[in-house]
Amino acid sequence: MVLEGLSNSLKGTLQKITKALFVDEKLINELVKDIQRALLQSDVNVKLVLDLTKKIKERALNEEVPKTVNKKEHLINIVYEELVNFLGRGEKLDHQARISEKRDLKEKGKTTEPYKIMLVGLFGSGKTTTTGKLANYFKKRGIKTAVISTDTWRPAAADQLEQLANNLNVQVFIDKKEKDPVKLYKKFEKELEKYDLVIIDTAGRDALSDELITELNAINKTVKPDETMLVLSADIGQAAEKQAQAFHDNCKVSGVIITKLDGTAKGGGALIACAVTGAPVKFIGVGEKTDDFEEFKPEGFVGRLLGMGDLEALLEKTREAISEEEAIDMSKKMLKGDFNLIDLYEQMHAMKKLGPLNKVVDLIPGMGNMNIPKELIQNQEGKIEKWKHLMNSMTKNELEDPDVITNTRIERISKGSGISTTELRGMLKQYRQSKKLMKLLKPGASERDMQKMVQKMQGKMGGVKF
Ligand SMILES: Nc1nc2c(ncn2[C@@H]2O[C@H](COP(=O)(O)OP(=O)(O)OP(=O)(O)O)[C@@H](O)[C@H]2O)c(=O)[nH]1
Ligand SMILES: [Mg+2]
Repeated sequence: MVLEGLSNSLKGTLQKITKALFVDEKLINELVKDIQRALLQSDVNVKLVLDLTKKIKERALNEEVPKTVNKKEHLINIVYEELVNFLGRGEKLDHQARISEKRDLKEKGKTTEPYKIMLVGLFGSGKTTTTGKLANYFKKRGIKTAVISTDTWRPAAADQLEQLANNLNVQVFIDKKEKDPVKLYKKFEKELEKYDLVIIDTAGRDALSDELITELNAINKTVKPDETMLVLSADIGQAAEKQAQAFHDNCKVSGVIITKLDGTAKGGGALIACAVTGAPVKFIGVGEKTDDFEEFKPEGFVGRLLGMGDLEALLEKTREAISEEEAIDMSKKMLKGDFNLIDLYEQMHAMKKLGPLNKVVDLIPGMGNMNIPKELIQNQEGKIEKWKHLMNSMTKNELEDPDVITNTRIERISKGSGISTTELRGMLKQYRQSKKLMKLLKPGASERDMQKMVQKMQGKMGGVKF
């Protein structure tokens, strides 16, 4: 996990909220202090931290809690929204749409040019690696991509890009003899028109010197990039803001790519510092491999940082819906595998109390993406009523030990309840499957265990007839 330290502290803070008895000023103050500590430890600028926490506090104390959520959920939501705002300033750009637009213009004969993304930055920030990552990212999305190295400064630069591109099966343009980046680009300009996207790697320097600015301005005039991305290494921490601003002022940077977020606790500083300049973060590099690369979307990033979609919110809701004793009792039975039909009914009933099943599904890691059909979830809810009737027609023994239910008993229960035998058989099947699944759930199951269980459920769901 990127920014693991920050993520763990923030998750810990949110857990404190879910465990607290009331949401009061004391809790809010504690929360604000915790968030401040977590962000400062990740090297986020003090002033920015204070601004953020002031906003959180003001909203938490003054805002009316919407009817659909409880106070705790509201508070967690404020933290989430404010962190997203914090990281997400600046315009959003749909790269793929822009690339397609340009391709359409080309097809209509209105331009001959491909869409061009130029990468700039200091020595070793990750420009060449990122050129490969970006090419891979867009190629996977079906865009005809080429890369070109205009780094005539470092002798091995062309070889490095060539090797990367060859591994990715991406067309690469290099000229190891040419010493002038502008001439080099012009030499290939015509050939580049065959592509929908061209990514231009440039040379770095160890500081934003006049020499570098002059060189970049010259390349810039020739290339006329649609986007100029500044590549910054996360380990520069808060200094990212100054550098982003300086590059932005001198070379009209349209976006920032932060690399090496996998390797530093200072990443929080770099990320946030950049997000507040006029050059927003567009992509992040999270490892050395070509696939260690993501489009930066504040909502998703903050969600993962806080562990949303995680079990916390669900557990919190569960705690409200069924008492702790009931939960312990039920989980003990589940573990021994001797939970019966009444328990299954109670379990479904408790799930019903949690709210619409589709909302509950969203809270379980991995389940939100499962695309469970709506009808299926609605059916599940309708079933509870029918099950109640079926159970009313059963004997105590049958309820406690459903394995004794033979075919003749099935006929009897169905007649007595007015519910079809198919429905009853379905219920018994779900009971047996739940019993098996519950055995997999051990106390203190880790998130990975849960994921595994969800995967198993996913496999089984296909076979379950709801
Ligand atoms: N861990 C990690 N390493 C990275 C990441 N991005 C780049 N690197 C490494 O950083 C080092 C420098 O990367 P380059 O792509 O050569 O940097 P550059 O900006 O092209 O450097 P110059 O051409 O010398 O200016 C390499 O060893 C890369 O493997 C990342 O996201 N995570
Ligand atoms: Mg390079």
